[in-house]
Amino acid sequence: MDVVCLGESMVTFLPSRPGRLADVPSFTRAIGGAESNVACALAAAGHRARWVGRVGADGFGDHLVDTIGAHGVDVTAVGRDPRRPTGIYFRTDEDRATDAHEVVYYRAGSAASAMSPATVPYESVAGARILHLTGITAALSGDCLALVRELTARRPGRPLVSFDVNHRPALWRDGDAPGVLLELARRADVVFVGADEAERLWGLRGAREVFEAVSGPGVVVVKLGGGGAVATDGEARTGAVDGVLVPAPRVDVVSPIGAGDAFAAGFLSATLRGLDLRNRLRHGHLMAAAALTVPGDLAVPPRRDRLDRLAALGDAAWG
Ligand code: KDG
Repeated sequence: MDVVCLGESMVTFLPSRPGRLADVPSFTRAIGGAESNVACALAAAGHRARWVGRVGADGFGDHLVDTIGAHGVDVTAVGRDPRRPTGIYFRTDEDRATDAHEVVYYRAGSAASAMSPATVPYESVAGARILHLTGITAALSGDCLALVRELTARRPGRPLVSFDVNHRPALWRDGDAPGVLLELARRADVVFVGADEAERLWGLRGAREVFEAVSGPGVVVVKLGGGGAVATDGEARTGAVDGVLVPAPRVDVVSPIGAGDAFAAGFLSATLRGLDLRNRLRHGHLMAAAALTVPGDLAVPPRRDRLDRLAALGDAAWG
């Protein structure tokens, strides 16, 4: 297996029209889940990807397993829980003026929240080249946090651990998020974090402060929204360089949901192919651009040869 992505997936309800949740008359069913989004995009890019999660023994669970499997993702290690439901959530469209939107989760006590070192066997992730996790799983329950801690513990033969901070304020209580998410980021080999997230969580301003704070041995990527992304593979932490900055291509945004996941998938795809940091960032942006131009979480990414051609354009084309 090239990549294992572990986390909760949910049936997602997208609004039939803009406006407050209270006023939306109907919703369209889709699927969501940051980690399975990454797995689907990686499978579309030609990699062997597995999603490890847990769903209820219900129709929504069937829908998730069938749909994610139909994207070419290995779903053989997805657990079914006869006592707990599959998580679902509803969202509204971004308000064009303020970017604000509503998200309402129905996932407390879900099947995925019962993931733990006891219910998710280590064998389901062992042997992968990359294990992709996010801070969302750490927020789901004490058992889920214990699982993420176990999976990020350093041990011989551990896959390269990729960690997207993905701070979801609605899932955290008691002010735990900053400490836990920094601890987990420091255990990872590849970290993705938004500059806005790093400032909100840790009061860090600018990529250099993030590079210094997330002082693990590997790669740190700071996403600057429309401003692109900047990454270091360690040198920046010694003060030698400020990291590699790659501007984001300009696209007409339909919806930002799933763009961060697509970015991570593009970056990890290029990592698997041994490309350098600049090209990993470019592949991240190209996959994100595809996700930004569709309403749901998942877009069909451009074919690999097209991605390679776009990534190879000169600096002038990349702004
Ligand atoms: O990254 C997109 C996700 O936010 C969405 O699919 C749902 O995983 C999700 C979450 O917990 O917010």
